[in-house]
Amino acid sequence: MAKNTSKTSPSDNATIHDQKLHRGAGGELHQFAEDGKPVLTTAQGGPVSDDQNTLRVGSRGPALIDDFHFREKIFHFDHERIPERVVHARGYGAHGYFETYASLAAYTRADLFQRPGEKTPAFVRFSTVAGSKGSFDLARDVRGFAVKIYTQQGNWDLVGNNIPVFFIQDAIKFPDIIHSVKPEPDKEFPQAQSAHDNFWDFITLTPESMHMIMWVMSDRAIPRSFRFMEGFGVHTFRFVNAADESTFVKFHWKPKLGLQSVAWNEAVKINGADPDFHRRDLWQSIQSGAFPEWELCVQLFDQDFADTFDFDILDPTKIIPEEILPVKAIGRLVLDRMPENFFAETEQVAFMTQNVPPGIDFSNDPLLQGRNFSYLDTQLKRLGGPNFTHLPINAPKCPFHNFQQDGHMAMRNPVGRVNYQPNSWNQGPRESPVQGYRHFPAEEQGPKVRLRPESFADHYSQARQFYISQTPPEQRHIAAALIFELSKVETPVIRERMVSHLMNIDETLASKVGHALGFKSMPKPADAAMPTRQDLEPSPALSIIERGPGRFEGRKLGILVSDGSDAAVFKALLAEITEQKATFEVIAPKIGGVTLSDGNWIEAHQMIDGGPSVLYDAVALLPSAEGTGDLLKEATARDFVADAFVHCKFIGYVETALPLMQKAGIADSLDEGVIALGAAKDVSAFIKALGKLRVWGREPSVKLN
Ligand code: HDD
Repeated sequence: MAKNTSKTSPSDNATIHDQKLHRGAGGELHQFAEDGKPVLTTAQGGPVSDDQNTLRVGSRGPALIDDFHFREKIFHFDHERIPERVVHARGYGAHGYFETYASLAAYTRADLFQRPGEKTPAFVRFSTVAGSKGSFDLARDVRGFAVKIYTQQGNWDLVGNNIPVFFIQDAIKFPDIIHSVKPEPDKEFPQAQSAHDNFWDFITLTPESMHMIMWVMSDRAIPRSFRFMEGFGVHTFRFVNAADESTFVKFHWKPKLGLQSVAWNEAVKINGADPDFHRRDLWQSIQSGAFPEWELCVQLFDQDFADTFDFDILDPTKIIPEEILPVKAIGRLVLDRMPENFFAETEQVAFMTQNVPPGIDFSNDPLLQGRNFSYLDTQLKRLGGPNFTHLPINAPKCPFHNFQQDGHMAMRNPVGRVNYQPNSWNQGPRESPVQGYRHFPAEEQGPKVRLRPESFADHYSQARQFYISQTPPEQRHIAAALIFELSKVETPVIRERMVSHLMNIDETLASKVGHALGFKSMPKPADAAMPTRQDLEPSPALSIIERGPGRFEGRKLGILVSDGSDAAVFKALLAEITEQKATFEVIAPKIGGVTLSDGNWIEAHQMIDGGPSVLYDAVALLPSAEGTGDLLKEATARDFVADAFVHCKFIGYVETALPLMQKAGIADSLDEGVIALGAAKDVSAFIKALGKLRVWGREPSVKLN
């Protein structure tokens, strides 16, 4: 027999005689290798002697089919993947809790809303819609905001987005909109992009999508962080109280840290610098104890309000402006724990719109009704059988009893003889008309038809309202996004068709886009089922910039240093940043860190190539004179400064950094957002200014868009 030459083979240094065999309290055999670690076993529990070499005839001979360990290991590996979600494939989740502010018993009998201060466990998964599981985080896309609350009356899944409206009014069009945005089927590209012909072809042939398109072309579609975005239940739902009275409700999640997005030019660069930008951000903030938080707010209304409202409350392409119907905060969601295993929790979590506890009910929104079919069906495909509710992440956290049994991977089966009811043995659970779910007894009648209601026919008025509610920078970003996207559309008639829709939304916007696309003349406005209303008031609540946080909390400062950087300024910055509950990263020529002017050594989080300024909300340039000399030779250092300026960020600097600013071409155009950090009081002024987040006034001069 040839000697085993594998260096790591345990058979060289350990023999079965070295293992300690113990019996546990239950009589089970615990096996420990000589170093005290548990013995590696097969999935059947059999101890493994060699995990480095397959079983073969002689050292150079053929492999043997006897090698059950090898076959089991490879078989399992071959089956590690499950189908990715057909939409929202790329996502990231976290655990937390929902805390109720006050009793809502007058509106709903849902148990989680009865007792002030009560906390209910929750799991949230954020996602992009179009891209595959391995795509990048900063696609221009809608973000999923799916919340599972494990209530004492079963799981409530509020499967929402960061945009309060949707592309289509009827679920029957969902496969079409999704096919159109996904990679084109013959070429399988572009990945995670809406900038291609098929998407814009479908959109321009579907005018009901125009309101959503304005949102998707706005900064909402490139959020800075999951922590800084709103969430929406989108549809009108019902609250139903103990007396079976119904109130319509729309759900909003409002981030405690305010709203913030990035610039498109920045998004493109972030995707290269850190494709995991959003998930890393969530991970880092939760791991560091800065728990993200949202308030759950509701708009409550009755049928009388619905009858007087300008639009149909069943139409998911419409909002009810907060200025018309204010939101009321009813609780808060705090995310305080990351999953221990991504696959087991974030990948296998199964959200379903039809998961509602007693006291929450559906409206007749045709999109919601269709979703209630789709989500259960998709989980069966994705998770491989009807027992996906046995997975810990999907199982309710309240008592549950039923007679469901068997099926693939059943972890729970009824014990005893009785697996049906009624039965003569008086065993097992029974339904409860008092505690059980009672559907709201809405009276319905009418002929069976396939018909879109007249009240869904206005496709442009709220699109216009959204546009006119934006600040000038935000309007510029919408125009720039449309121009960028349509410039990637190869078929001229599709570009033209989109501009003809824009004519119905805002003529100035339409002509800006048409001009940038090189149109010789403007197309006629698209035929509209209903004329655009010009009388809808702007809704400031729809602007991100209007609702900025006014503080730097939760944001990140990038501090560029070199050997000899001014220690006093560095320390003052750190103290103020920490005081603001913000974070920082040190960027240096080498990851090994630098020695400051006072002789103290500090570690770098990033070397200059790995820490471009797009990863930070603001930057401070602290290189010493000598350090600046070295950085002048680095293209990445020049980009660090130039990009921060172009992306309208606040820049703090010490005098020795001026040559670098010169090289980056910004030294002659300093504005109020570029702040000298000569003394500690300047540092305070700089940190205070950061609360504005961006210097949007700079934007036209740097031609960001
Ligand atoms: Fe959907 C996933 C949100 C319309 C069918 N959807 C999914 C997720 C979110 C949404 C956040 C990811 C859940 C997770 O993290 O696992 N979807 C929405 C919103 C919609 C919407 C806010 C409109 C208001 N969806 C919609 C329609 C249909 C679907 C009209 C089908 C008729 N959605 C699905 C799905 C998915 C899904 C195929 C894919 C993976 C999954 O369900 O679990 O069933």
